[in-house]
Amino acid sequence: MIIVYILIGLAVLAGVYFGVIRKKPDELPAAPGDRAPAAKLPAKEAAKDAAKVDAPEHKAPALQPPPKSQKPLPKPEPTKSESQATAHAETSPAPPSSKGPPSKKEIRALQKGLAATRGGFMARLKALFTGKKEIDPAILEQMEEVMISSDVGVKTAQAILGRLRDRLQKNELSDEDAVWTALRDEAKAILGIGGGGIRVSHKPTVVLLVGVNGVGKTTTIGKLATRAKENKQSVLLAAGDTFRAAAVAQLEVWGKRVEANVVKGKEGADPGAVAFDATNKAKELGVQILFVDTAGRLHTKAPLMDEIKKVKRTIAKAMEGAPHETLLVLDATTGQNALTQAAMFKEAIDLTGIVLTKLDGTAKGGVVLGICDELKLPVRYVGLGERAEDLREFDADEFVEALFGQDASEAAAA
Ligand SMILES: Nc1nc2c(ncn2[C@@H]2O[C@H](COP(=O)(O)OP(=O)(O)OP(=O)(O)O)[C@@H](O)[C@H]2O)c(=O)[nH]1
Ligand SMILES: [Mg+2]
Repeated sequence: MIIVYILIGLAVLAGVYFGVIRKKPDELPAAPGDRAPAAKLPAKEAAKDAAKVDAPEHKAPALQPPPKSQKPLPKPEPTKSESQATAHAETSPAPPSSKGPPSKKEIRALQKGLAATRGGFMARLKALFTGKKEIDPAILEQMEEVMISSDVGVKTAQAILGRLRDRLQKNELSDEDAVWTALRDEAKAILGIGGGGIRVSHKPTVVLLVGVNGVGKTTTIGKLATRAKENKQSVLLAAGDTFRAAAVAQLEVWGKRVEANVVKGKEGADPGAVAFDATNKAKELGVQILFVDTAGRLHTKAPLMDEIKKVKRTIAKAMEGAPHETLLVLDATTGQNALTQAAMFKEAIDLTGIVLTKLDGTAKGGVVLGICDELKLPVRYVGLGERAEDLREFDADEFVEALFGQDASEAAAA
């Protein structure tokens, strides 16, 4: 009997051993170095995502690797060493992209850049309605004044307000919301004349940047080259500003950051010759985009305007149909002067669009309306800061939404 009990006991123990204990190792987590890191990965990614939310809110292109760091890029200094420049290149955040419908994140990022204009021009417009129950012609009169003093431009402001007055007479503008919606529609219609980024239609696509002194031509080239590189497009830079040695050095800093070659001539060399050589070099190397920097020139100086015409012609000699893009860079803080510059540059050379820089530094961002309306030139990019990622492809819907829409704090207060 005892033997039977011992046999039953052994059988139970064997069952427990094979059925439970032997299975356990498979159920245990893998050893460190095996699955453990994989399990940690989502947490790391989550941390990265959290960092992205706090960082300048720009959407990375779909195919881009995530930025190595969200550290902002300081403004390029020609004196910086190569190692510093390389370090900056490594920390460049991915460039923004405005492809597809504008997301809330993109609008928030734009609102940050347009904070001065929202707090200035837009806040002044909004203030006109405070305590007013009905819309009367006097309010429209005041709106016109605010627009003109915010650099929208006299013609544009008058045209917009003329249409609003007609609608008021037809009793279509009964309250503040109706006026606001009408204004939003006016802005969308004016700004929607085109836009979007550079079209890389040829190899190389030659992009010439022109404008008066200090508007941000070289910085914009650096920003555009950063975007192109992040989009895996090969880039060559041409130092067409042969006027100052520092200008070449400034472009070279960007060249190092984005790992792009810079074609340069001697100080005082003919800028047309540099652009010609660079176009041939771009063809020879098979690069996708050649950015040609030029010296700042006063739109009122005929010899300087003749020089830029010549630069264009020499580029065309090296490659038929080039330059494919001629972008006029305008400093938004110069207000009405920007409009005059645009009109004169447009008359001298064919422009394919505008890059409106320093919108972050003005409370009168309404100037963008005047430029599009009066000159019928599409704004292609806007500059909202000095860092490489502070350049946004212009999208009228997104821009109007960012300008007129509530920001997070306003929405919370409402
Ligand atoms: N805040 C702000 N500063 C900008 C922007 N774009 C350029 N800048 C600054 O404007 C200054 C002039 O920029 P540059 O790129 O040297 O201008 P440029 O047109 O090449 O100047 P020249 O070659 O002298 O004619 C620099 O300090 C830039 O950092 C922008 O969008 N916002
Ligand atoms: Mg320059």
